[in-house]
Amino acid sequence: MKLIISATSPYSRKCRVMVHELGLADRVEEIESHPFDDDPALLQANPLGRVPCLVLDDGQAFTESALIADYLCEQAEVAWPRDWNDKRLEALGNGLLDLTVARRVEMVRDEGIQSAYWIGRRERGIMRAVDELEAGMGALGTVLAQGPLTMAVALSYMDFRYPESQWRSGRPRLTAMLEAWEARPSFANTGPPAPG
Ligand SMILES: N[C@@H](CCC(=O)N[C@@H](CS)C(=O)NCC(=O)O)C(=O)O
Repeated sequence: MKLIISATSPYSRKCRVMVHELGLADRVEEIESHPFDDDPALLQANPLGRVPCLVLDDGQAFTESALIADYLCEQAEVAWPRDWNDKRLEALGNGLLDLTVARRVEMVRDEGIQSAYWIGRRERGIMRAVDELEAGMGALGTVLAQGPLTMAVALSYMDFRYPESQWRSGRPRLTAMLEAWEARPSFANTGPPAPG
C-alpha cells in the first residue's frame, strides 16, 4: 500500500502514527506530496487533491483520514478499542482540526481580505471544542485508540499553527493526554517541521 501524505498535514499525521503503532510499517510506503503543488500522482489517486490518500495494491484509493484509519485498524493484528465514545471523541477531534485549519487559512489571507468575523468564529469554536473534550473525555484507560489520537494530533497542530491559544490552561486531562502521545516515537517522529 502507498500512503500519500504531507509533512505538515495533521490528517496525514494521524494515519502515519497508526501505520507505526499498528505494526504496518513494512506494508505501507509513505509518499510525500504537497497538495498545493497539484502533483499528478496525487490528483490521479485523489480527485479532491487532498492528503492523506491511501492507495491499495490493486489501485483502489481511500480518501479521508477517518476512513483510512478504520481500514488500517482492520489490517492490523493488534486491536485498538473502538466504541461509540471513541467514535464521538474522534469526530470532535476531527472537528477541532477542521476549525484550526480553517482559522489558519483565514490568517494567511492578505490583510485586506482577512475576515475578523471568520477568525473569531473559528476561535470560539476551537475553545468550545477543547472545553467539551476536557470535560467529556473521561479517564482514559489507554491513548491507543482513534479518538485520543485524533485529539492529540489536533492539539499538537494547535501548538504549531495557533500557539497563542493557551489551550492547556485549566485543561489538565487534555495536557496529560497529549504528553502521553508525545512520549511515543510514532508521534514524536511525525511532527511538523519548524513553523513557516
Ligand atoms: N477531511 C479530510 C481533510 C484533508 C485535508 O484537508 N488535507 C489538507 C492538508 S492538511 C489538504 O490536502 N488540503 C489541500 C486542499 O484543500 O486543496 C481528511 O480527514 O482527510
